[in-house]
Amino acid sequence: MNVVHNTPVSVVTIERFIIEQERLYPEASGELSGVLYDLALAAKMIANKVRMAGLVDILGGNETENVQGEAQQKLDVIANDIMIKAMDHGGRLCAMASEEEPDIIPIPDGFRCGKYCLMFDPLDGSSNIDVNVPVGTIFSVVRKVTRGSAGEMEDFLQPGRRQVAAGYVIYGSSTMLVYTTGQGVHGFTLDPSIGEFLLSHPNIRTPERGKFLSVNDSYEQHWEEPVRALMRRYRGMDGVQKAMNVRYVGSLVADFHRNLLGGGIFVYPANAKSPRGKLRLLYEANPLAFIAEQAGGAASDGYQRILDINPSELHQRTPLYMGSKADVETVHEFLTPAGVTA
Ligand code: AHM
Ligand code: MG
Repeated sequence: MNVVHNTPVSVVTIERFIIEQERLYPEASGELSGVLYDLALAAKMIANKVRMAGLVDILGGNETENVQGEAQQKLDVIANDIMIKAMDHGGRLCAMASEEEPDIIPIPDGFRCGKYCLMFDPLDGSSNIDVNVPVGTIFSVVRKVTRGSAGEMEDFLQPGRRQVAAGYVIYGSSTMLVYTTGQGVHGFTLDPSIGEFLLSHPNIRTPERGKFLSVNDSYEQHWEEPVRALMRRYRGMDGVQKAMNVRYVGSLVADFHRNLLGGGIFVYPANAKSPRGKLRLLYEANPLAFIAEQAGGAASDGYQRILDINPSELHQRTPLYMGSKADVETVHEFLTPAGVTA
């Protein structure tokens, strides 16, 4: 009689995967692995809070206090606090920067400073929470370049090509953590019954050309003509290519994740009202561009590679065209440094 085994042959937790990756680098000190473990822990804590969204008011009883008498906070503030508290004491970071904070976040007195800087958007797309649409956390890690022990502005203002790790967590129908350390892109799905991220999407490759176009075209009236012409191309209106399928959640991590797996392009151009676009270079564009490239895709601001931009400020914004390589190359047929049709 054949015995059917329901247990998987091999279960790879994120911890095991990180350890195995680290062994590929005999010179590695383990500090970056430590940063990644702590991020996975923060992701589980945030996932837990996001799952309770909508219940907080009910459980809290009134608008300002929860049952413990603590002030209730918006989820993006909670996620920001979780990230800082999960990451500030490990001895691996020299400072952090968050989309939610105006300045660099120092490591508190009494804790050791390490050699990495962490940048993050704790809960991207948080305006979608009230309507139960996926949100995400995005992170980027660079190595410290200044001499002292505390992180300084110069450490954060490095081009994205210097990232040593980047990733995102998507709080969707399941919670997934996707990251790269420059050795491909790997995705882990949270098994809530055991509280572990398990390897579910090893070595993600994005299709060379995709079927999805993600853009908020309510801004069309504010776009320059070359951007409008580009959109007509993607929509098959100039007869050159097949029309792409428009899919726009309005939650960057969700739009990016779908296009990473299915192929396509995410577009957030500059427009007359926001001449530098909306999305932040250090917290959103750089980490996702690193992932896109590692998966075989590309990312551009319309004129140059996102990862080659030299940042001049912490909260700098950038136009963003990111996804399948052939679809990003099409951007450069329409946009030139002068901003006119080529
Ligand atoms: P946030 O960081 O304030 O949440 O804003 C970023 C979000 C992205 O998730 C999304 O891609 C974009 O804003 C949507 O903007 P818009 O509503 O202008 O299309
Ligand atoms: Mg954001």
